[in-house]
Amino acid sequence: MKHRIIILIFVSFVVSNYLFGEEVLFDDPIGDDKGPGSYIYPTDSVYKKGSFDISRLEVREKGEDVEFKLTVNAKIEDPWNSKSWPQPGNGFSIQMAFVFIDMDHKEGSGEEEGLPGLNIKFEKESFYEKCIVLSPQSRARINDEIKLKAEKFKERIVVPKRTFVQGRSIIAIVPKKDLGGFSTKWGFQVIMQSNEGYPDKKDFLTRKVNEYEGPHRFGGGSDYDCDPHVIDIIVAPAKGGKEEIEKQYEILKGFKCDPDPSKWEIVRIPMVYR
Ligand SMILES: [Ca+2]
Ligand SMILES: [Ca+2]
Ligand SMILES: [Ca+2]
Repeated sequence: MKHRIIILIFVSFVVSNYLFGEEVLFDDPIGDDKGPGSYIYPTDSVYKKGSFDISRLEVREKGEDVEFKLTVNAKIEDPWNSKSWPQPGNGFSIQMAFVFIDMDHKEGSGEEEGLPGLNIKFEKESFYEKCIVLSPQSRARINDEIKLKAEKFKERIVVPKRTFVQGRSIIAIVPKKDLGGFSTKWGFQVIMQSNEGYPDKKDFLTRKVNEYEGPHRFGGGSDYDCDPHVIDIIVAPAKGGKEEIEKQYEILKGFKCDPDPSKWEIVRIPMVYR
């Protein structure tokens, strides 16, 4: 009898862990999809208001997988019919996001530099171990781009086994083994970008921010690659409070441009720890 109860407790523990694994949840205020406060959406009508405005990031353990659910302030559409692409995509078109994870929270441990095209670095205490790519592009296309432009980051980049859309959310499923496990103690940052099917030769499928917006270019930044090509991020305490808007602008304003690239200063972005 006693054994049976112990087994029963053990089984229900395993089952409930499977169904309701650990999770972290970060909220972000609405209306801060302006990078450092000055960025403007491209002018083409596909870039609808709120499409790059992060409202929440949820990361949860689901059996052998980890689910990343990123929600924005607009219904996610597929204006470029991604399923018809030469390498069929994931049912959305204009969004792209990166979830950077600091797994050890040890000063100087991990990768400092963001992926090519983002023009960001991470704070010393928050160098990242892994970066999940949330993209409408197929795994094959993303892997081609890694080979071409991000070879040095290839051990860091994780391409989800499945990425799909649900209303205002992009959901990506990543095998836990690709992350080496899961912990709610990890630090997270989500970088909101836009999927560029015809990226610049050094850019990892990212869309540029220029001085002036264009049909498919963000505006309000610089024509040099010294400004962060980042539309929205999360900032501590990530509860979605208004003060997080100013904090984000302050962080993303921390760059310096100059005709001489050796004088550029690239922004440093912190992670959010639960
Ligand atoms: Ca936001
Ligand atoms: Ca680290
Ligand atoms: Ca934000």
